[in-house]
Amino acid sequence: MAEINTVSVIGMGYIGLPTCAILASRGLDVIGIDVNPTVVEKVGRGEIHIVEPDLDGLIQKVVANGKLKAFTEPQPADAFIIAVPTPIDEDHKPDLSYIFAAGRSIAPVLKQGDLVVLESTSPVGTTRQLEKQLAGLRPDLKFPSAFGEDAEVMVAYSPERVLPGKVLAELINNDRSVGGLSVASSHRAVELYSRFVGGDLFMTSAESAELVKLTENAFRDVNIAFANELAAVCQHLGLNVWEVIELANKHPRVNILQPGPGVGGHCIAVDPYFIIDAAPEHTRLMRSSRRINSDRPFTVVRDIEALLEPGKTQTIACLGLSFKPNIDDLRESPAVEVVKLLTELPDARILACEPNTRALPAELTDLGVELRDALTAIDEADIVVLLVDHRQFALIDPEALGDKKLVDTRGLWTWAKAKRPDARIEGRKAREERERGHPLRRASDRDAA
Ligand code: SAJ
Repeated sequence: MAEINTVSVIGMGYIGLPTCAILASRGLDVIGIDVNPTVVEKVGRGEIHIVEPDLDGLIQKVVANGKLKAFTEPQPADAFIIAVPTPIDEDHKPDLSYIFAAGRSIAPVLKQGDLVVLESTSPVGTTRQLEKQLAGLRPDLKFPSAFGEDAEVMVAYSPERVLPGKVLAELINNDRSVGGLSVASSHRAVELYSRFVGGDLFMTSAESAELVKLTENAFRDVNIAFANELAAVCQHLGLNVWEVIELANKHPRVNILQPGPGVGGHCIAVDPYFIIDAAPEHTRLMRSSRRINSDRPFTVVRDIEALLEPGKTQTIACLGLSFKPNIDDLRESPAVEVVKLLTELPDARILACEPNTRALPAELTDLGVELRDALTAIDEADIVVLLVDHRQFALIDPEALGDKKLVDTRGLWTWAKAKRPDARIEGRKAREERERGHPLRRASDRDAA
């Protein structure tokens, strides 16, 4: 079979656009497709519409050298990568309409020998449903479910697993599962990903690959829920949860995550529902983890409410709005949810500080929330609420808070303040190593000398 030369990526969002950039940088001719004409125009000019380190330079380069072209309508290609959103509706049911819209749009340009890869996070069975849709629209072509290894169009699922903020590096370095609807489909998809993936590629079925992706994010959700449950237990017992976790994590086989005001972003708080929806009877742990994590903003607000003095107007400074530290993404952020809930309290004036944005979103200004820098917000506040452990906040000396009331949802200041310098007694191993001097340190010292 001929080499894959042209790849069409459907959806130029947080995953699709970096994938376009990497494929084009490896010499493939890349066609980026998006239904949003503004995105297409922007990418066509070599610009980007998302925030991701180093992506702007790479896109500029591959557009300038003609390797990446952007369109609103699908064009013929040797391989198609579908990277469109898969949200959930109000009832937490997966909405696959973007995938099937993508399927409808590429069906007319498919030809013998083509590969279609679904990358969007999807419930088990979606790749096969997509194939069924394509086979229905193109009865002139042979697909794997009906024709097995004799199929003319190959279909596979291969999920992304990159961390926002490190997308380009993780696209290249992470291992990847590749699940074809036939062996030939898996091999063809491996051939495509080998062009840029430096990690290992693992072949499996499409269904297993679909569940692998969901499992990764559900695993993290359950583990964050454990940390959040532990936070509630420690609060009840009057103990410091961050100290308990830090010490428990000294066990060689324990690795507890960090509690916080809830789980944000578009993946971890969503993907468990895809498993829950498929097997409601068998997902008690995942369901209660979801509940624990989505209740967290309410718990934080109750803690703040308990500090308010009735009948007196008080200023609450909320530090951090993004869904996790050191990014500017406020979507699905538990910190924003906390701030919104606080505006419902009578006699409370709400200040917010987010070092990674210049302006507050309208949904907050409309509720009367005012933007301040961190020190001004602290200065004006009666109650300080730390919602995101941004690196800027770690630089603030907790002593600067004086006797202001503090709700520290991330333990950034409370644990730093509580840490006793004499709490660690150096073990024999560490002492001997220190006395000997670290071998690597000695070598570099020699080099420096
Ligand atoms: N969080 C905690 N405590 C922790 C860790 C995270 O409360 O100990 C919170 C964060 O504050 C944030 C949320 O969880 O609100 C999610 O943040 P995250 O950094 O755990 O994950 P995301 O959503 O940025 O990216 C995840 C990653 N999945 C896993 O780590 C299993 C990433 O690799 C996936 O590619 C991405 O979801 C995705 O696209 O599915």
